[in-house]
Amino acid sequence: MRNDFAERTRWFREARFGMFIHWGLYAIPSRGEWVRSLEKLSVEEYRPFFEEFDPVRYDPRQWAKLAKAAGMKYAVMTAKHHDGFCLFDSKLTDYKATYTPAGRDLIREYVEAFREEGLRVGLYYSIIDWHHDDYPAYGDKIHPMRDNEAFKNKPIEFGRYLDYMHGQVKELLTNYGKIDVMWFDFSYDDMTGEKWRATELVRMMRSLQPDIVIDNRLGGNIKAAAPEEYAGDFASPEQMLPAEGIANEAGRPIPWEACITLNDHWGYCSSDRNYKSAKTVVRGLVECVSKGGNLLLNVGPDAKGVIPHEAVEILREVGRWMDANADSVYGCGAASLPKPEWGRYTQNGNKLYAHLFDRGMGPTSFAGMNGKIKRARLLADGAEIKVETPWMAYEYPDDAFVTLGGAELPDGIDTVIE
Ligand code: JFZ
Repeated sequence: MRNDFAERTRWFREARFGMFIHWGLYAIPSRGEWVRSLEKLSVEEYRPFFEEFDPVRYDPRQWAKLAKAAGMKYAVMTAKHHDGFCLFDSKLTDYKATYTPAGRDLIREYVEAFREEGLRVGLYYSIIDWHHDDYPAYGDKIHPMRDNEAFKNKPIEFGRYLDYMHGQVKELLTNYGKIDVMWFDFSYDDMTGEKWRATELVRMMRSLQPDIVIDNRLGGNIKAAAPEEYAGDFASPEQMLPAEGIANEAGRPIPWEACITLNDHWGYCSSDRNYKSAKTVVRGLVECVSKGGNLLLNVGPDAKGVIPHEAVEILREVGRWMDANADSVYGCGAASLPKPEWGRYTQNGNKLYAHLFDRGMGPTSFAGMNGKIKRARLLADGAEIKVETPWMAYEYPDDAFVTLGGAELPDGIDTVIE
């Protein structure tokens, strides 16, 4: 049966920051992971990428070290994306890395490397499949076969696809040791919930991996007071941060994880150099934590198996901030205070973290906090920060005032006062 939800998801709610990895054959055309569908490539047009796939520089230990240096606590990698290509050595298909020039199970190496670095390991598995013979040609956007009459009119046996999909999930949760996160993608229209035999699937998963944390994209309503068994453990806002924390219909906060790309694509896209700055990433992460959520930040390694150097540099810079300030992220959540003008609050027990994005004019004000701040320290170096009473303070008896003095905004990303 289902282990206690709060216990099972604790590490996930405390970790706050993870690495999403979108990698597959689509790294070769390098126009994003939807290329097969968006450009309506036929089986023949997509086949060369399978025949060529030879990531000679794939070294997941380097990826894992980078994730760790960035302050990430877990990762989620595409075992299979919508194109149906499997990076793992599935017994149920030949459409896998083993039969490309790579010649081996690339998921096994990922799992082992990330675990070795002490990171939790997650797998992304697309329930949509553009390769399987028994997956319905459905909708222009979702399935690229639609315009191919041969496929469109071909009778399918969807049950065979479901057996395949359930079988692959079973392989993934049997052959790779403990898997911490399963990230399904995605239900749409009437292809949702029991269409995937979702209850049966989730029961099988929990029998194999009782503590696994599962996303909410099998369908169902995660916000319901009594959600379906398959409704998932966390909400997964994509390419956006919710305006406020996410709660269920009973008003109880639910775990969530925003998945966000570093540039504008998930899979490698050679022409997309529109990367977010380290400052944007840190402030985004802090925003997630301040609303009780996680950030799953995506990288798209190239066809050789290399994470683009821009992404590496950004993650290293994020890591330098995290080295000094991670206490204001791990194990933290929303503060029971309104968002301040100058930045954001995160909180861990009786420790409040003030994330200063903006120096402002004069001392930093903490609305409603007069008398409630026992002591204040710069998180980065532990230096004392004085809680002072400016002469005008008598006009604002509810508020506390803090002067950073010489310690002001040392790196301009986010100065944290504990
Ligand atoms: C999905 C994938 O299609 C995408 O390739 C990537 O893996 C991302 C993390 O997840 O993106 C979606 C999912 C659902 C919708 C749009 C994009 N949707 O329902 O509109």
